[in-house]
Amino acid sequence: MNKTFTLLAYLSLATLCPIAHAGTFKTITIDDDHSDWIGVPVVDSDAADNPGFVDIAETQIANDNNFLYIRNTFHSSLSLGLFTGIDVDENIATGFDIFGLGLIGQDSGWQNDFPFTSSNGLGGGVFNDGQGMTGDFFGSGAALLDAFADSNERELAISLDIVRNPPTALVDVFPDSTVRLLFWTDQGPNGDVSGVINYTLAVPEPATVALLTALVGCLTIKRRR
Ligand SMILES: [Ca+2]
Ligand SMILES: [Ca+2]
Ligand SMILES: [Ca+2]
Ligand SMILES: [Ca+2]
Repeated sequence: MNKTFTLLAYLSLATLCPIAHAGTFKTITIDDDHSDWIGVPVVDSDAADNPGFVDIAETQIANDNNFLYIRNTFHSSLSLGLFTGIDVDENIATGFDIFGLGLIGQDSGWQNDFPFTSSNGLGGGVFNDGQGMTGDFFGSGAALLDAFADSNERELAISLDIVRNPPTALVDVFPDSTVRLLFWTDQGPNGDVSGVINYTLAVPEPATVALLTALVGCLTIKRRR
């Protein structure tokens, strides 16, 4: 029988599965009540490796159609000053290489809720080029953060619609469904970094069902041959 078709069906399954299962589609309320994170997978666990300073622990990420939601926990009650870095083009050669570790090339960043850009039109290596972003929140692409105080946990939202101000080769901060992030702090003798986190934006449940329905349709057609 049609081996090519069977192979294509399996390839479709392999292609669809990461999309269907990646990310967590959930609307989170930024309000310092973290009960809405129950059941959202931890995407990175960082060691207690920056004692006495901001010490990154666990990270959870979710999204809906409008926002990326992040929860960070800390090994102590210190959290202020933490940086969120996004490698917009997933290219280490553009943007700012955190501590020269070669982990990400940060193109857009936030210190607490404060947004900044690292590479607009200037190639690599610039921490803050001053050009900034446009969009929610506050018109500047700021993060919505709670609590804006030292804590052992924080939750924040970043709009998926923000753009980087011109001139820039990278306009949309979220140009596709994959997001590469790093959380970091320069506080402490050696600072602290999380692992590199690759997050695939989740789609709403009805779309997932539609994809599975389409797949079942493919397999049904195959059986009839
Ligand atoms: Ca909440
Ligand atoms: Ca840590
Ligand atoms: Ca980059
Ligand atoms: Ca670390």
